[in-house]
Amino acid sequence: MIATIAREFKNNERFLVATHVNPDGDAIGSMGALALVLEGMAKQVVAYCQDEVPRFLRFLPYSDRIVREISGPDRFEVAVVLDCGALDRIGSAAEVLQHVRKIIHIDHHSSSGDFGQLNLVRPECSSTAEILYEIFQAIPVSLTPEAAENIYTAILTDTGSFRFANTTARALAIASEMVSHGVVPQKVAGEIYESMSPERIQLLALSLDTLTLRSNGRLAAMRVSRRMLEETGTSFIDTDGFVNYPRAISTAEIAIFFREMDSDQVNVSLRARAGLNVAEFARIHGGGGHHNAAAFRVKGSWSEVVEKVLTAAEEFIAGGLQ
Ligand SMILES: [Mn+2]
Repeated sequence: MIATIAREFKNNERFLVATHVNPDGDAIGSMGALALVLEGMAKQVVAYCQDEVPRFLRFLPYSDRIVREISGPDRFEVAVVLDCGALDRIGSAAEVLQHVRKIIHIDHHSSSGDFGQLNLVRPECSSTAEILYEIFQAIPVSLTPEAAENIYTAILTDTGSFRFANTTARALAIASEMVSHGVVPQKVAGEIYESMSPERIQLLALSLDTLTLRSNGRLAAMRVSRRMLEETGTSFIDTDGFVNYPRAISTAEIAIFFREMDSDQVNVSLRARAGLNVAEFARIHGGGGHHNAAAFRVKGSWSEVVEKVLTAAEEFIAGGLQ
């Protein structure tokens, strides 16, 4: 499949590259790397993401060229969908996108469905960028420092700075190679982890105050409401990574982060340690993800949803839903 996709990249001229709503480092990094590599091969590329690039990723080469709207599907020979478990994760452009003649779907989520004409889903890979790296080798192309910085950032962020279970020898080897291609880890780390606004830290303080422990500390949860955002002058993008605080509690087997969205929706991010499969829990609620990182959205009033999900998570921990 790697060789087939490498051939598609060589043999077509007009590409749409797209990734999921609420993009993370792997989404933006994978998209940037692929767009830069394709342009290096003299291809026409449009890179699309419905939501804006989070502030901490705006240093990435190409990230300022990502568009948030696309017109007719006829302009593209191929659509490459990155880091999405399902086509509707693209957001509002999914409708346009499904009419592109050929969809190539590249992802590492275990719950990923086969919605493309070509599907390359590799749950054993740390990140979508890691899979792309293999395709780039198969083409083969030599990576510019700009493409390398995108790949490095994608692996760095999807492995939680080389801390999560997906931090494999292979992930580290590719990261190392990106450094030999010109990436400066200190610079990237500074951009991602040491560029917070005072407002974001104030929001974190409010959110930490909501810390809830259930199931004898095996379940830890935090939340951010719309009111907290208003109070601190922040936006949802500023909550990125907050789930790692309940996750860092020694007794926590499942960490949950609730975000109150517009239009009566609540976004629920889940993290787990070895043993419990939060992708399963997310699937029950109409979402998806990985074994140890998953998410879903629920409609309903803020306080009701929080309580309902916490109760369901307690049952899940107790084995009631397994
Ligand atoms: Mn990813």
